[in-house]
Amino acid sequence: MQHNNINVSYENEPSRDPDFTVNYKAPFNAEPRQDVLVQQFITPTEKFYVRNHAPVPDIKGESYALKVDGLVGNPLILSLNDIKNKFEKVTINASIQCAGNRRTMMSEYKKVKGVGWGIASLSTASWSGCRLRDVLEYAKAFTKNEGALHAVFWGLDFGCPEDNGKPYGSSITMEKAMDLDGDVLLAYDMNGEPLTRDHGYPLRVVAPGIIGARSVKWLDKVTVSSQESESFFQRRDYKIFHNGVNWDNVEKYWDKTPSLQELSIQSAICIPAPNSTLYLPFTITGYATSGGGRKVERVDISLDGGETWDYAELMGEDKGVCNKYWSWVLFKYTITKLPQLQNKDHQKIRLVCRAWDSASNTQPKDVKDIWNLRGVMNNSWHFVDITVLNQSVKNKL
Ligand SMILES: Nc1nc2c(c(=O)[nH]1)N[C@H]1C(S)=C(S)[C@@H](COP(=O)(O)O)O[C@H]1N2
Ligand SMILES: [Mo]
Repeated sequence: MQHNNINVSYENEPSRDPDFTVNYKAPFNAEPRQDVLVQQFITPTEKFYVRNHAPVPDIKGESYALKVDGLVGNPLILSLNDIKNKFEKVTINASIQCAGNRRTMMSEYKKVKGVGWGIASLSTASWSGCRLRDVLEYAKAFTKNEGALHAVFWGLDFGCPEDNGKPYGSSITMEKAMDLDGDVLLAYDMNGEPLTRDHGYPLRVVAPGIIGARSVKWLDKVTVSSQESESFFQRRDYKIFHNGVNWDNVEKYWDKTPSLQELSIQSAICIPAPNSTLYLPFTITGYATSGGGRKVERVDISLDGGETWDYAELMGEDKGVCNKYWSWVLFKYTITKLPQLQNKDHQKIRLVCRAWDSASNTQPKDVKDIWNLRGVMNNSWHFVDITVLNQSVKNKL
C-alpha cells in the first residue's frame, strides 16, 4: 500500500470488541472469529466486521447535512431529520461482504498486497433508512438518456493514504440506484439502533448485492454523474486484473479493467477450524452468499477433497421483505460415519464446500485460476483439513 505521509490522527477511534481478529490497526480493519460469525443469521453489531480506510470521523447528528448535486434539477441539502421524516422508512436484511474477503488464502498461493482477511469479512444486519431512489427522485435526477449514469458517493473520512488524503469515495450505476427492486438504502439504523461510528454514523449507503466498497459510510454527498467516481477506490483499486498485471505495468490496465460491482457466488466452512482433531459425529457449519440478489440454491460438501459431493442443509431466512436475496444463508452438514476410519486410529480428511446460485454460477476450484494483484473476489472452493479420531480405537486403549 502506497503511503504518502498523510498526517492523520487515530486518537479518537471508537471502542471495539476485544474478541475481534484485528487485521490492521490504523486504519482499523477487523473481522469476527469465524465460529462466532455463524452463530446467528443477523450478526450482532459489535461483531460486524469493520473495514476502514482512514480515521473514523466524529460526526454530530444535529449538525449533519447530506448534499445531493450533479445531474439533478433540484439540488438538495438534507438534515438527518429531513431524511427520517420526508422519506418512507424501509427495513431490509442484507449482508455486506468486502471484495477482499479470503484475500489471505489468495496470498498463500502467491503474495498479494492489501490488508489480509480470513473468511469473515462479511456480516449480515437489519438496515433501516430511506431509499436512495426516493431521494434522487425528490432531487429530480436526470434520466439515463440525459446522461445520468452513475450515483457518486463521498464519505466524510478524510485522510485515505492511498488517495492523497482525500475522503473515501465510490460509485454505483444509476440503474442500480434507481431500480425499484434494487433496495439501495441511505441507512441510519443498524439492527434497530442508530448506526455506530465504525459503521457510518449518522448515514451510510447500503447497496446490497454488490461489493462492500460501494456502501459508503459517513455519507457526505451524492453526485449524479455521467462518469464513475474519480476516487482511487473506483478507478484503481477493487478491480480484478488478469494474472500478467504486476506493480510495474498496472497503470496500463487501470482504465481497461472494469471496476467491481456485483459480488460473485461465495461460501466458506467456519466450523470446524482448520487442523482440528475431532471424533464422530460432528457438524460442519458455514455460510454461502451470492451477488446481484441471486438466490443461493444449494451448497455442496465433499469429505474427500472434492471427488464426491453431497448437499448441505440450508438454514436461515429467505429473502424476507426484500425484493431480492440480499442475505447470506447458513448451512450445516453432520457427519456420523466415515468408512475410511474403520480399522484405523485416525483419518486425515479435507472438507470442501462450494455453492451454486439461481443463475447456476458456482465457485472455481483453484485459487490460482483467479489470482489477481489486489487479491480481490477470492471465491475458490473453500477447504478445511482436519483429523478424525476413531472412537472405538480410543475405547479399546
Ligand atoms: N466512507 C467510507 N466508506 C466505506 C469505507 C471506508 O473506508 N470509508 N470502506 C468500504 C469498504 S471497502 C467496505 S468492505 C465496507 C465495510 O463496511 P463495514 O465497516 O460497516 O463492515 O464499507 C465501505 N464504505
Ligand atoms: Mo471492502
